[in-house]
Amino acid sequence: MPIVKISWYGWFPGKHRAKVLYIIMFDISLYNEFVYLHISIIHKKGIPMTIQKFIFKIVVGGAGAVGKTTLLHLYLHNVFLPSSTMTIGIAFHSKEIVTDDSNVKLAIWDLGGQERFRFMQPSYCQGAKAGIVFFDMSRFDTISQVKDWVDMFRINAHPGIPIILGGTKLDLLPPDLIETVNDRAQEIAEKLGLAGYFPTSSKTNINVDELFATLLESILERVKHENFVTIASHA
Ligand SMILES: Nc1nc2c(ncn2[C@@H]2O[C@H](COP(=O)(O)OP(=O)(O)O)[C@@H](O)[C@H]2O)c(=O)[nH]1
Ligand SMILES: [Mg+2]
Repeated sequence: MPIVKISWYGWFPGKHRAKVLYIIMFDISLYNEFVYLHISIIHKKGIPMTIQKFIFKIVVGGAGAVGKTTLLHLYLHNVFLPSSTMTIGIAFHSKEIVTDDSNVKLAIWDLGGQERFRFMQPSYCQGAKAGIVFFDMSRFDTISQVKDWVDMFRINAHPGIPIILGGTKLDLLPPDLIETVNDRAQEIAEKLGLAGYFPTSSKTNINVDELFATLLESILERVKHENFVTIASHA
């Protein structure tokens, strides 16, 4: 297993002046994919505390103009972009999420740029820990591209990565169509074995945080099963 482990003992930055044992493990065969940082903090008073730090790569796809850039912008910066420019090639974003015992950095790759960059997409999927595929609820035909994205993620990242289906622009959908669209999308998500379906609106901020929270839960669940620590101890 090509896992490299680096450890050193030093001062933790900041006012606490605690001595810290830093252990960084990473899989060099998947260099662009995940870095697992396990940091044991030994406090001045000798009370051990563990913070786990993860970096997860997430790939995002879906037909053009479904609202990927707008939704990611809302999630990352809490602002609805009334007009976004077309994504050229592939766009990268990152977001840090801090919980009581872990510190997660999402490295988000928006692959859904122009058609002429399609040839680049498979190589950017490598090492992704999860995927999100969007379709536009107000242009239901965009759901026909979902399967191709799911297949590409599974072939080029990992067959078992959790993938979430996101419907966008819920605010544009006439109320009497919402139930039908949701039922059909849910059916497709189940048929494709996806980790969940969320109807969202970036304009009215519906379900965006919920979609990412479920995605993160699915990844952390898998991380527990894969048991990176055990793998790393064999290095
Ligand atoms: N009404 C409405 N418009 C949206 C929403 N999300 C995106 N849009 C608009 O849809 C267009 C395409 O969005 P964009 O994020 O560039 O799509 P992308 O090609 O998938 O990245 C833009 O004009 C956005 O303002 C939404 O939730 N509601
Ligand atoms: Mg875009």
